[in-house]
Amino acid sequence: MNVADFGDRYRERVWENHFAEDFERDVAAGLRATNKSIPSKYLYDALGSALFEAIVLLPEYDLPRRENALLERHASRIVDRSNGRLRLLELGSGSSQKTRTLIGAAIERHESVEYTAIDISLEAVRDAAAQLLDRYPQVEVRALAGDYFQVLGEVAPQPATLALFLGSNLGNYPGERGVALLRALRGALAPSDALLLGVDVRKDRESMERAYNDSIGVTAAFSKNVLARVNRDLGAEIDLQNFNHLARFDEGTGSVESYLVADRAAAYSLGGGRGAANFAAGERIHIESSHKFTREELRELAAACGFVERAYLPDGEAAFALALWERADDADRRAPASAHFE
Ligand code: AVI
Repeated sequence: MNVADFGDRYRERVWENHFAEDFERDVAAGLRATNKSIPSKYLYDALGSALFEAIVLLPEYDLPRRENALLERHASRIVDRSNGRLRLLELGSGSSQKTRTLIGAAIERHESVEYTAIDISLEAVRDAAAQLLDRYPQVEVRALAGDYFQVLGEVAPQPATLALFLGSNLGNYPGERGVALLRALRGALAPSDALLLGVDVRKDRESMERAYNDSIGVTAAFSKNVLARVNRDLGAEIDLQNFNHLARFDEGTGSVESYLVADRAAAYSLGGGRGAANFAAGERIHIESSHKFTREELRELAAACGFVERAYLPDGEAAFALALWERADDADRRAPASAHFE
């Protein structure tokens, strides 16, 4: 089964990217800096993506199961928007697995459904699209492959759009980066359009840290793979045995911060004439922030990005939540209170 089998029901557009050059530049700068870091987007090469697929099966990483349960419970209310055609516009669609519940509910409620999937990986959107097109004959799929900011800058608003940013992905865009991304997303929405977020909620430290420190070491392998990728793609000579995965909730940032920590002092060639990275014993490389939101914080974020909260839907343990926002300019005029779906 291939997207080419579905004729006009499938369209795609691919943006040129400079991933290889960016990776080389970001790694060389990040590993030679005083506070070392590698941007988290580089965790997802083929092996990293496969390891992430394994993470979502871990009992400790319960975010996807909590989100799915909420989607199943609230999908029909969430897609209950204007009549006629509905466009679902998903940022970071990946395998589109979690979106199926919403697509299924949208088909029942709307005359026709368009699913626009935005992802950095063309391969991932094509695979997901082929499966969706096969399963839902009523749906048309538009695949947009490229950097989120690049793509969103060129998505024309289309009335009756419900944007989706699920899977706690917003948590990997802390602070100003998240604000910039949500503003770019708003730019792709028309009046009355909505945005559904799936966010992990701030809770006790132990539960938050457990999700990133699983007992069989899949998350550690996912983290360490970023250094293995540096070796593979850049010809660097970093000894992976010298690094340990560390994930801790930081009260100051409100995020679980993930690091790779050097056991002993060492200097490693970065390959290709890029010089060396020097490590002191105990020195850390920051590789990911996974922000945990409070409802108040989300409301402030909505206001800062031109949205207003329409519904806040936590699960039974208030461990994960869906937040439904609407473009503020229109929503302000009608201004009913935020709903609590039953
Ligand atoms: C993809 N993202 C929302 C995950 C998270 O929870 O930050 C990535 C992840 N990293 C380690 N485990 C899961």
